[in-house]
Amino acid sequence: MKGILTLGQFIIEKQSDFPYAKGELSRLLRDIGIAAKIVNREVNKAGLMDILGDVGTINIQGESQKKLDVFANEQFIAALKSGGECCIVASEENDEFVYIDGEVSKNAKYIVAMDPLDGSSNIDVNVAVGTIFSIYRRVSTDGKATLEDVLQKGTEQVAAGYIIYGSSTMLVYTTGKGVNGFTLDPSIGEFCLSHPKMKVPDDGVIYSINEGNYVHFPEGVKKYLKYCQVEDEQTSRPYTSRYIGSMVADVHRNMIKGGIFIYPTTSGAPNGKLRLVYECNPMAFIIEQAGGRATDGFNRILDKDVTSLHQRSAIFIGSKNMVLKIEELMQTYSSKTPDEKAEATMEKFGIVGGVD
Ligand code: AHM
Ligand code: MG
Repeated sequence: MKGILTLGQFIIEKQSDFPYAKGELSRLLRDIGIAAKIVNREVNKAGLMDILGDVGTINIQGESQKKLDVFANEQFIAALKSGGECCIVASEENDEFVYIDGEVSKNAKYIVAMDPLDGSSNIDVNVAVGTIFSIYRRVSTDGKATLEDVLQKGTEQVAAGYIIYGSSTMLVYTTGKGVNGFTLDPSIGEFCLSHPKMKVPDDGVIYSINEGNYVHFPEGVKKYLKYCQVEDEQTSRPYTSRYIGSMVADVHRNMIKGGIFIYPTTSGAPNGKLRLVYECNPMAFIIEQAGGRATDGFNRILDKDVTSLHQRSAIFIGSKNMVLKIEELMQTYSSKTPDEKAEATMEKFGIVGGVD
């Protein structure tokens, strides 16, 4: 076993980063790691078992739920309940947040927000899916925790992470002191440190967006896509387009190779599709901790006010310089500036010709 550092060992080692902590956060992370292994086992068996198919219920977003979404949701809630370190779980799969009542959790000071199985429409076709989680410290001081405890800005996260159920299963997390990735070794059933101190490259050549929605994109996004497709040796353009349709998988690839993941507002979804609490804030925290950048085109994701549990947001996330570029175009083309200013910006970015 020489040279292997398991997630459990790593969490204990890192506890000294928080000298006043009593180990609750460490135990919470451990509980999430345990649930992730159980969900991983079921995701791996998905093709073999009669577990696929709609469960028949529609979640608050109006989308049908797959059985594995429900299973993952239950597993994470059960693990957090038995661990006793959090008092509320807010899940993308539940209309309301869930109180974790019980003797063990009555003094718990953490809130967990999560998307238990993101990208679940990909399960049927054996493509990577993920879990996203976010941890906050409770702000209310007495009585039961409240909605206010859940609706905290992304900057208040004490930890966030994701699990990618891919060709390997990985758990990647941050507690605000960098990002570390662990790969599940199925032979010993442990997440082992495989990607220490993850850093997203400042520049990249991969852009990731559902381009089928092009006609519905804001002008700034259309201009950026044209920018990506222009030939320019110095900046290695045209860039490469990659879109898995699982945010965790798309962002994870960009974390390693560099790149940008874009889910903008569209004319049909004026607030964007992805959820601020369950998807955008945790991924933004992780990417920033890895040296990247995450905005909605105008504001840093982590600074956005959170007003409702299932709030949506546009997101531009990944390599710092790629995100800065699209922000500049968004800001230019959203501010209703005259065409001359738009043309000047096109010229500045070396884009020839306009966008229809
Ligand atoms: P989900 O939480 O219902 O699975 O939806 C989120 C997923 C993301 O993982 C992915 O990036 C996006 O939806 C794909 O959406 P689209 O099919 O519109 O491109
Ligand atoms: Mg999701």
